[in-house]
Amino acid sequence: MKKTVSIIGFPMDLGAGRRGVDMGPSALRIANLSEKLTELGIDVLDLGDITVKIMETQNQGDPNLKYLDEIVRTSLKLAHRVEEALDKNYFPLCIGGDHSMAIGTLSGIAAYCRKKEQRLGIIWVDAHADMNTHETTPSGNIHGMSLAAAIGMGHPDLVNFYVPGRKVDPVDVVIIGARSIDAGERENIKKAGVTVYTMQDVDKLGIHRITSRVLKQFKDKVDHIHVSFDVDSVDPSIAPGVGTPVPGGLSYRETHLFMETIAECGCMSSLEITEVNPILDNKNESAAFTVGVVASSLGMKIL
Ligand SMILES: [Mn+2]
Repeated sequence: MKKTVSIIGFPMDLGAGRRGVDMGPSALRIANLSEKLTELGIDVLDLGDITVKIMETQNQGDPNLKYLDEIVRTSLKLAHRVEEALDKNYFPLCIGGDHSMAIGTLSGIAAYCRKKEQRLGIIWVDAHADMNTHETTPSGNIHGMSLAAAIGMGHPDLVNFYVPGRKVDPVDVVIIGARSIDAGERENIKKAGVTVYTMQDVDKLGIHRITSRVLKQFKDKVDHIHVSFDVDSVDPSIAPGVGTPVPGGLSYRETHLFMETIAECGCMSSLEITEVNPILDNKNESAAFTVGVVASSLGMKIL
């Protein structure tokens, strides 16, 4: 089945504590994202970037929900564009940008799933859990709240964003690669009942076993699988150019094997790539690595 991949750029860094991830979409394009996918026989339609106002012209607003207004304004456009892509039977590939973009991405997907009466499942690959709310956040950065918002926890403006209420049932959410979780997030994860495979689980069980288990579990009950890939899940020795590097991450092969297993399943319906930060990178190597990972997720094989 030939799919058209629709690339949607979201140059957002207002949700993050560190500047630079607004250049992520450019870095991925410069690393030949479209060309790599075209080589795989995929039709690629690059819709360009959604315009995001820069930090210098914005008021921070509530210190526990920094830049909420601009994040909401631009995420509405993102959600709309994602829903539109799915309506056209395109595969949305959203490239960021900090992880607050998931608020828009997941809302667009959720709106589509509601229309089609489809059940949504999310695989959240991340060093962090992004399970804070405005009440638990140590930083006020919204990129740490996007998954919590999706499962209905947090500020009403985020929880009821685009379509009312939670976007996904927490039993259909799996986090893989976590190794830096705040105390408040720990509570929220337990309360919500989200499944987390930490890096310790990856070390003990292996990434292939974990991925196969999750996909098997999803295949029986979920209709739309979305992968939200935060590049900081990868070890900083492989991908140093990310928003919030944390040691002890996924190896080069673990990352590819995860995506290759997804591709073998043939069951991913949308993908987003977040937190590529060219300011911290060496000659765009993290973006180049990430483009290879995207290619693996969409069918690039070793042999
Ligand atoms: Mn994240």
